[in-house]
Amino acid sequence: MTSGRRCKRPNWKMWLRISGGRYLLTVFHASDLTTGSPKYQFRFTSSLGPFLIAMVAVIPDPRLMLRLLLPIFVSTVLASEKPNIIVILADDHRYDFLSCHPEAPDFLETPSLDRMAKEGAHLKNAFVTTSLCSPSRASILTGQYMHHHRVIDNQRSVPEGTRFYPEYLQTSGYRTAMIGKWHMGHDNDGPRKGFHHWVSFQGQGSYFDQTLNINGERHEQKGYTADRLTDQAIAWLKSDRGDKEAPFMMHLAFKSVHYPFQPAKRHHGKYQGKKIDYPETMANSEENYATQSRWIRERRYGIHGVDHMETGAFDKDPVPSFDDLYWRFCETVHGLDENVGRILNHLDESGLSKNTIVLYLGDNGFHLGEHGFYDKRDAFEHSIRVPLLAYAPGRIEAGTKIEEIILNIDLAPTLLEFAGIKKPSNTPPFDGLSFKHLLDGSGSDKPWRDHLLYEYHWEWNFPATPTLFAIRTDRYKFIYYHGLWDKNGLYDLKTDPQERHNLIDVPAFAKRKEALKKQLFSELQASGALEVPIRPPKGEPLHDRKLRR
Ligand SMILES: [Ca+2]
Repeated sequence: MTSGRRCKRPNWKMWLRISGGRYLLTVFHASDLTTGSPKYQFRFTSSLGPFLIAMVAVIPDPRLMLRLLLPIFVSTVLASEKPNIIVILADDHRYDFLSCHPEAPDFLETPSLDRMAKEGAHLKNAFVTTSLCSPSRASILTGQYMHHHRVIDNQRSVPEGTRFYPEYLQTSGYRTAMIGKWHMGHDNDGPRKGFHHWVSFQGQGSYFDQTLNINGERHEQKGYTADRLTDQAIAWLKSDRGDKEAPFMMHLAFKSVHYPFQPAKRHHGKYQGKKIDYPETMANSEENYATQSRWIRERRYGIHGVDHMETGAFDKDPVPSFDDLYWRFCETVHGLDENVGRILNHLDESGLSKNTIVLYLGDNGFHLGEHGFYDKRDAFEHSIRVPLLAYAPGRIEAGTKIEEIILNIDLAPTLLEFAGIKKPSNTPPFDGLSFKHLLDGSGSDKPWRDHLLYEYHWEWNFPATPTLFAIRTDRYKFIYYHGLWDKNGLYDLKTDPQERHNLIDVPAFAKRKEALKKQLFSELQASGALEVPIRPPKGEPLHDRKLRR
C-alpha cells in the first residue's frame, strides 16, 4: 500500500470470468491520511498459471470505476449462465425404438429416454446427412456435410486440418471431455485435440471387458462397456474437471447398439420370445420389389441383408435367427437406456441439471428387416432417421415436440449458440443451422429448411450399397443412384411411408421427379458435393452372397 493511506479490510470481493479466464476483483475503501478524504482502491487480479497479475487503481470517486466495470459485470453474469453441455451419442439406435414412440415394439422399455422426451423435447424429424458411423460422427462434430469434412468411410483417419466444435468451446473456457466410441479411423485410440479429458478405445471396441485409453494410458476394465463408460462419465462429472467453476462439455458416445448386438448379462433374454411385428417390406415378394431398383432385392442376399446377415468374413456360418437378433437389439437398447438414466439421475442429485443441456441422438438409423435389409447406408427412412431428444429443465419446456427437419450437421452451431460462442472466422464454415430457437422457444424470423440433402459413397469393404444422393422434403423423396444400370427412386412418404412403391416410372409424377432431380443436383453442385473421391482399396471386401434366387 502506498504510504499516506490507511487501508481497511476489503469491503467487497467478486470472481469474474472473462473469456474463460478467472479474475478476482477486490474493492477496498480507504481514507487518505493526509487529506482525510475517502479513497477507493480497485484491485484486479488474474491467476494465469504460476504468475499473478494485479492491476490496482486508486480513485477518489468509485462511480467512474463502476461505470467502466459495468460491461464486465454484465458479461460475467451472462458467462455464469453458460450452460453445461452433454451430448450422448448412441450407435445405430433407430429413431422409433423409444418406448414413447408410437411405432416402437410394444414390449420395449426405455424409461430414461421417455423421460427425456416427457420432461424435455422430442425432435421427431431428425436425420443424418450420411448414414454411416465415421462420416456421421464427423458431421456431428464439425457441423459439416461429408463432402466438406471428407471423412467418407470407417477405415481412414480424419483429414489434417479438420476442426471439431469442442475445440471452440475449449478455447472459450469450457472444460471438455470425450468419453467412449470415437471411431474415425481404426489406427489408434489416443487423445484428440479439443478435449481436456479423453477416454476411448480403438475402432468398434467390444461390449465386454473393453480396455480404455484414459488420457494416453491403457486401463483394463471388467464388465459391460456401457456401464464402464457411464462410470467414467460420472467420475469426471464428480471430479474438479480442472476447474469446477468453468462450464463443461462432455461427448459421451456409447458402443451400443452396434452389430453384433450384445446386451448386458442382466438383460440377456429379457425380451426373448416377445412378439415381433415384421415390417411389411421384409418379405421377399414381387409386391415388395416390383418397382424398386434391382440392387435393393440383391442386397438381401449380401452381408447386410436378412437372407445372409453378418456371419463373418469367411461366411461359413448358417444365417442366424432374425428373431434372436431383433430381441438382442432391443435388450442392448434397454441397457443403453439404463445408463442414460444413470447420467440423468446424477445430474439431478448433484444439482447440475439446473444448468446442463443434455442431447441424446443416434449416429445413424438401422433397418431391422425393412426392404430385406439389416443395416444402414441407404437413403430409406429407417436408415437416415435418428432419435433426437433434448433435456434441459428451465431452458426447454417439458413435453416440447419439434416437427421441423433437424440434421446431424445442426448440432455444432446449436450448441455454440447455447454457449454464447461465435465460431472463429478463420475456421471452416458450418453447413448446419442452429435450432436453439426451436428448443427454447425464443423464435426466429427466418423460415426453417423444408428439405434435406443426403449423400453416401460406395465402400470397397461393403460393396452392396451404391453411391447415392437424395433429396427429401416433408412428403417426397428422390434418390439418385450413381453408376448403376438401373432405375432411381421416387417415393410419396404420405401415401407410402414404407417406401414400397417406387413412382419413378409413373407418368403422373414425371414433373415432380424432374423438379426434385434438378433441385438436388443444383444444390449439390453449389455445395461442391459432386466430386466423388476414389480411394485405394483397403481391407477385406465383403461382397459374397449367401443365397441366390
Ligand atoms: Ca453407427
